[in-house]
Amino acid sequence: MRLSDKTLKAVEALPPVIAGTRRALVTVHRDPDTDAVGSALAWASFLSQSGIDVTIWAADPLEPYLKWLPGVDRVQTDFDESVDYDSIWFLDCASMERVRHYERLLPWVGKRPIINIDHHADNSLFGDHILVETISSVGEFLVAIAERLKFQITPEVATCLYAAISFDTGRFLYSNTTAQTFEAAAALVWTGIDPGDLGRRMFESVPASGFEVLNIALSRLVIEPERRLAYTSLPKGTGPDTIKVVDFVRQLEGADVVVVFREQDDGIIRVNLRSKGDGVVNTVAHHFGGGGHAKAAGITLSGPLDTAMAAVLTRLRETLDAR
Ligand SMILES: [Mn+2]
Repeated sequence: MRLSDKTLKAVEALPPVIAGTRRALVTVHRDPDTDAVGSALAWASFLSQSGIDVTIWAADPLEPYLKWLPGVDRVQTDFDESVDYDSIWFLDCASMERVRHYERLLPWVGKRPIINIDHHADNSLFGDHILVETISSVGEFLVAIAERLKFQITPEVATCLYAAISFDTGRFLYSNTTAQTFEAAAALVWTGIDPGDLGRRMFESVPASGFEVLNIALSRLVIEPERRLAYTSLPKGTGPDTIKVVDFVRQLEGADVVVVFREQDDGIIRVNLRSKGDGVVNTVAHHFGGGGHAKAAGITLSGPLDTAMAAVLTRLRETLDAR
């Protein structure tokens, strides 16, 4: 698999870091998704192959839909700050700040190697070892790195990485899917994993509560055909987030930009934006302190729901109309 010369150099610099590590801390972005968790589990397994004691830390409790990933119990919501970690690994984080409670890691900055392995185009290029490739997923990236560094891809690791790639490419449908993505997926399938089985676990295991949420979302759907915009909102108390509403709504014909606002029980508003065209959603997300890709972005705002919606939609409409 191809990697840029810059990345190749950074990959070649990892073995000494690994050799100098007895205890490693692996972390991922806040509200971790399948790419983050799947990649963290795979990377932890690779480090373990070198005899390293690995802690995987994500302060946010994992969503139920992630609980089937092999080895998921290794992910901790807390870690022991008195442990002298020899290296800190950030996966799927466009910036250090994307990690919930990243300030807890600051004591290691400048003292221990910080390794940044990511695929976001807006990565802030933090850390002592910067491995950033704008490809589909960290999952795809780790397959390439594993090939280079001769890590062993067990069926459990393959499951985690396949799930990561499949998730970030929307089942290999989004435009971030390339020939190399399929090559990575093929290498994983050759380990003996069953894509049909994994597909069922990932995409055909929505609890009935998810359909209730979808029902509410669809009843509140607003379509602005002239802007090719569609949005909906889920007020407080809607129920658990067991279905990706935004992925359902994006199926709508003529909707190039799709937004879902969700009011959490703590009053925080989570905004999910998707774009089938150019990088509007990323621009708008950045304006509100959020982040993401040209085609998928997220924002976290304080409530109330109406105010947050008005602010984001106003900005979005202006941005769309200015094109
Ligand atoms: Mn990702």
